[in-house]
Amino acid sequence: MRLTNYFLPLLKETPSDATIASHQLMLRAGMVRQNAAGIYTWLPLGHKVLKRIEQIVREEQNRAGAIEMLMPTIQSAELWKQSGRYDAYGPEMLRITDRHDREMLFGPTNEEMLTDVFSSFVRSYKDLPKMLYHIQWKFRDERRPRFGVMRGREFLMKDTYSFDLTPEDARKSYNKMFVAYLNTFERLGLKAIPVRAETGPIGGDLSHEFVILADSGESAVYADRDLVEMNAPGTDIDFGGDLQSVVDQRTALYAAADEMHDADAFAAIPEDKRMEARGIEVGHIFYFGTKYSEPFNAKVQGPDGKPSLVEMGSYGIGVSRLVGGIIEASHDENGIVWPASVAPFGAGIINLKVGDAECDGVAEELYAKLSEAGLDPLYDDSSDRGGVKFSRMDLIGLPYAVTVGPRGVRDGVVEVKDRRTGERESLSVEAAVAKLTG
Ligand code: P5A
Repeated sequence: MRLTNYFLPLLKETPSDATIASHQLMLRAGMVRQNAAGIYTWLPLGHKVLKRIEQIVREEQNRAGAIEMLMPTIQSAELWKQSGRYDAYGPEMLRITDRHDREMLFGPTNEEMLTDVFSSFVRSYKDLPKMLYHIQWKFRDERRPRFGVMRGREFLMKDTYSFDLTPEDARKSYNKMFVAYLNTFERLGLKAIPVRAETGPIGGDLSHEFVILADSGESAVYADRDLVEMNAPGTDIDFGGDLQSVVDQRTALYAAADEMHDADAFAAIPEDKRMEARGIEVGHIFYFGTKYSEPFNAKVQGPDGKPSLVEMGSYGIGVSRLVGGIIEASHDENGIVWPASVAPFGAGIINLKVGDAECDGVAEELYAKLSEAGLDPLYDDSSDRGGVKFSRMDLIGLPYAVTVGPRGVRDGVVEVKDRRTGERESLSVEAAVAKLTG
């Protein structure tokens, strides 16, 4: 993409209502624009990152055996009356009436809807287990939408629902999702810690939240440091292994968020291993048995010929929240530092002398070669000053910036800067391309 053809509306001033780094940076870098409290337009740069995160989430769901589908955003109130949640959900639910005075709502989650769909098609245990998911916008009329996309009202969620014959099988599905979440967050460059969690309005008695550590996090997290290290990047878990032991290992050490915190159990951890920090909840998984299959009479015929209620769980990832969460975990005083796996462009190209035949030639050559290699570069071909170009590139946080200037061109080199480390190297065009694409 050539910058002069792109739409990158940067803000010069940090908006005063943005109090945390990710919110400020997303606005300044032209990733989002607020339309109403907790409701955002995803501008091209933000949209690209959102889609890249969504794709990683999707690939890891597919790898775990979940099947993608798509349910609507608008639901009928009937479904929620059937489960008893229509009243229980309270003012967080955006209630709508259509022209025929029918009660509708903008879905905050889809347990009811999918249980209903499932129960109208599936009759036999032979069709189980099944895990189905969609990636769809949700609406929750949060009392205090804040921190930009991190606590929005309209937000993108990946939600999976598992259907099993027995509680033991349901536990296997839960474990699969648990492991899929570890792999997903690892690919996103995040250290996510599974903590025991309350189940709130979703229900059930087995639940884990996945939290990433950040000072701006909304919840207090108490954990054993060894657990935090266990979830470090670079650890892909194979589904062929013993998943229960992986889950056991990740849940054996102490980790809890505010509500589930047990001060005595925490105090029993050796002092140097005790970690008290703030965290952002990026995922939440639930096993709730027959809470929804019961009201929807979702039964399958078992091997013994008898009908039994299906055992269910649901598993959420805050896809749009992750955009902010990743920035919270990865930025510096100059801007965002994207992990390569989600960066909106693979590299930036800065031409310091647009209009100079030699600089243009080298920059075009780089642009062609990096594009061909699939790196999806962003070429700053604008007539702005060098300083403006450098700080803009730092702000939007692409993993590498390659600078083409008259002096370097004379010497046959370009300068490659690593955004994360700040290291610079002078390389020939060929060596620069090899470094970035190798
Ligand atoms: C699990 C999937 C559920 O809704 N039903 C379907 C279950 N869980 S949850 O914890 O309530 O939400 C799942 C994830 O969605 C993100 N999230 C939000 N993101 C941005 N703004 C919000 N207001 C918001 N609310 C929830 C979180 O990442 C959460 O873990």
